[in-house]
Amino acid sequence: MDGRDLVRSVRMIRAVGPAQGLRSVRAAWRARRADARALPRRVTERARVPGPARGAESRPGGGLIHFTRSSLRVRVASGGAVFCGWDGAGPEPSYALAGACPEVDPRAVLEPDTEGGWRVVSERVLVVISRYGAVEVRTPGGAVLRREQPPRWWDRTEGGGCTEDGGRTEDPDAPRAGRPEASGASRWVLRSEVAADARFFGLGGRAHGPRLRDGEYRLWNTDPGGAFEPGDDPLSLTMPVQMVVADAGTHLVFHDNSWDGRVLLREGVEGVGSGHDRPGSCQLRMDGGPLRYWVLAGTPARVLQVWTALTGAPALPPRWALGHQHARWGFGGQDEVRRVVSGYQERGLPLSAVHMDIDHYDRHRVFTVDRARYPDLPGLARELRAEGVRLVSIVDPAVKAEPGNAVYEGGRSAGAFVRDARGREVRGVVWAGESVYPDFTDAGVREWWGERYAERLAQGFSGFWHDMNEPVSFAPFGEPTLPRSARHALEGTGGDHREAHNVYALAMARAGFEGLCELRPEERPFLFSRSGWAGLQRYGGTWSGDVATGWPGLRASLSLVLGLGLCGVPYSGPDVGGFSAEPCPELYLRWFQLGAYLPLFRTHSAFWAGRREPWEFGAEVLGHARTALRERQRLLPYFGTLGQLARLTGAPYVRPVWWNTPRDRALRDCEDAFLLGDALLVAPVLAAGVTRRPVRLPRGRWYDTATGRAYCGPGRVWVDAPLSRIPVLARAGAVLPVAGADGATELEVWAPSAGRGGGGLVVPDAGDGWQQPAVERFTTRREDDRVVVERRDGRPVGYPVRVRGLEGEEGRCRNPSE
Ligand code: NBV
Repeated sequence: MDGRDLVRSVRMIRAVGPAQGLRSVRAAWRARRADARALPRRVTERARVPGPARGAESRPGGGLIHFTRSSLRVRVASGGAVFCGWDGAGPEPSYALAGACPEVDPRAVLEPDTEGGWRVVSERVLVVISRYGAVEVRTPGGAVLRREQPPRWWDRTEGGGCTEDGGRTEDPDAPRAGRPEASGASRWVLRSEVAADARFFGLGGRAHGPRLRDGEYRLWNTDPGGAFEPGDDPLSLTMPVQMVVADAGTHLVFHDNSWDGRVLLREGVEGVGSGHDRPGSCQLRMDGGPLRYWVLAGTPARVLQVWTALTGAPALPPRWALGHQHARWGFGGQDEVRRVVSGYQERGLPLSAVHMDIDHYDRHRVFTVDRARYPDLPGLARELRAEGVRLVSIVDPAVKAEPGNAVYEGGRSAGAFVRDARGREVRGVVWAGESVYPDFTDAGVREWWGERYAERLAQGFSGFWHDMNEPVSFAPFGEPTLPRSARHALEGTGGDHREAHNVYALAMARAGFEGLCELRPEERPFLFSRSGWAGLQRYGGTWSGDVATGWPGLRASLSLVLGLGLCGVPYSGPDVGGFSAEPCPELYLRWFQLGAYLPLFRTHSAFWAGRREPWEFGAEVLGHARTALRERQRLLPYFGTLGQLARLTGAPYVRPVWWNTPRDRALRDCEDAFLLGDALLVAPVLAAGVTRRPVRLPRGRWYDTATGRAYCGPGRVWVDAPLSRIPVLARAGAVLPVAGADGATELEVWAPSAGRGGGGLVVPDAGDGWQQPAVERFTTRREDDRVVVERRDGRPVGYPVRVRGLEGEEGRCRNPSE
């Protein structure tokens, strides 16, 4: 047991109590025994590298290169995404891809290269393959984005041969290509180099990002056990998706493999030693699964657009899910829910949803209600809905294994639960006690599970919050999840938890999403999930999980949202105030102010960590929280537009400040601010006692939205950040839709600089159904003292326009000295 295990066990026993604690000891032993019995113990492994090339054949979109001990398939898809698959691995089947694999780009061709290698030439990328299997991805102009060394496998064999250290390779003539089961059994390593100036981002939700510094990042979705902060890794939502940003260009690389793995990153250094650069490096070590990956190159916006085309457009949250939401673990009952909602209303605090945690279940059993404390949940839901407040329900995947529990009995007859290698139900322990786990990697089980949401809809819930789906089984030692030997359907191919673990929550999200589409076809489902994998955005969003209360936790929340956005999951947010302890009023307020500019804006905490209603922190905090809430309310049409744009283009709501200017190195290193869409730059306060902060600006003119004062980028300026607000700057020329005093949409236009134009997009709210959005484009320009706003299609503007930024400074940039 290491230190982290110990802390986790103590926290777990504190939260679940001694009886559950004892059960979990038993479950952990069972898991250990099952794995020892079913998984290969000490296997003999033979090291293998591709060896020299023997020839190549052209294939649509690229070609197949044969090496002595492996093969490499290179295939460029229309849109420019490059697929590389070793050992016969193809792009499908894949949990990440949305539907069919994209068509090939027929113009991409394989050609012989100098020194006995090959190249695949396409419009957006050039792939150069060496005679020994090194692969370079270059821009069409020839700049190297990524250089992969030949991979190395350790194949499992039936005894004999040499071990890893012996380094002897197997029979060179044994055919490898086209044998997926061979790659499934082998560990492998892939080392790559990137430019010395490159920065890494992504890998799912990481607490110590958004820039991923030197270190090891694990690819294994893990419940951090009640609290995490920077330094804790991995967390609930990992994915093998990296965005790499360098002067030479931006690229995204996705290793399509759901097995456990580790990514070792090392940033490069420019001009080391004799003046030479040391390149950055990335080493990927996987415990098994196919060696296949995609590389997407272009601007950040272009890369995410292609990524979205590959893995699916983000689900669009209904409009109400963009407002403020309040969650609580430990509402005493329906009267307390009512009281909290009234508390918001009486104080003039906008609220759009209340989230109910596991305590509203009957003894923690999923898809049930504690009737003593919630005698009329549908009635409460109706009443609140009439007041504009929705109810959201937590949904845990584990089902209490108990005769008489209808969900358990129904699932059993449907053969829904994960079994071990001997065919027995795998039992873990969570809140409800000994529990079983639906196998969401089985289409039939997904359908069965999706039907369960009928009960939730009948209770009046409008949205769903998937929790504990890494999946979690409490464990005082070992891993807090299912045994690795547990069997899964894996869409009919069959396999074990080593392969299914990381996609478990993704498949659960699919089950919920598809079930809801069937049950309530007229409304878009709203769900968000703690765990997930590449492609989660198709079904919903996510949230931080149990971020530790404290200033480091506040920083981690921003890092998670930014990192996830760059992996294609745009809708997320933290537990405002932190999950694990009681925040001081200042920390709560700063968290609240940040949350007001993130897609999921939700207050939440553990039942032992105090309350999160804004009036619990004194009159001053309440006043400032009200300002933040009202501003969020005012920005709702802008958030709605950003949600639609995320769906249409893959661009996240929350973007790093380098989004439009990735070559600006100072911006690449800026981690304490973000762009909200194209129009706003938000600079939260992330430390105690700060009332003024430096802000790194992208090029162009920016207005402090509170004072109207103009600043010019690129560069660093100091901006006031009094307790009453965090700095928010608007780009000169921007057009953003906001709610006017009467609630109707109007356009807020920030004066363009003289001689420069500007503009913006507006996607009007078309309800919570499936209507196709209409995108309206606006341009702005300056004519003397006037700002002219026009619609691109020549139609009348159609909204009241309010121009800002003309008052006071009259266009003069004032960058006060630091
Ligand atoms: O359901 C209880 C909590 C929930 O409030 C939280 O948001 C989740 O991240 N849940 C975790 C389980 C227990 C954590 C200690």
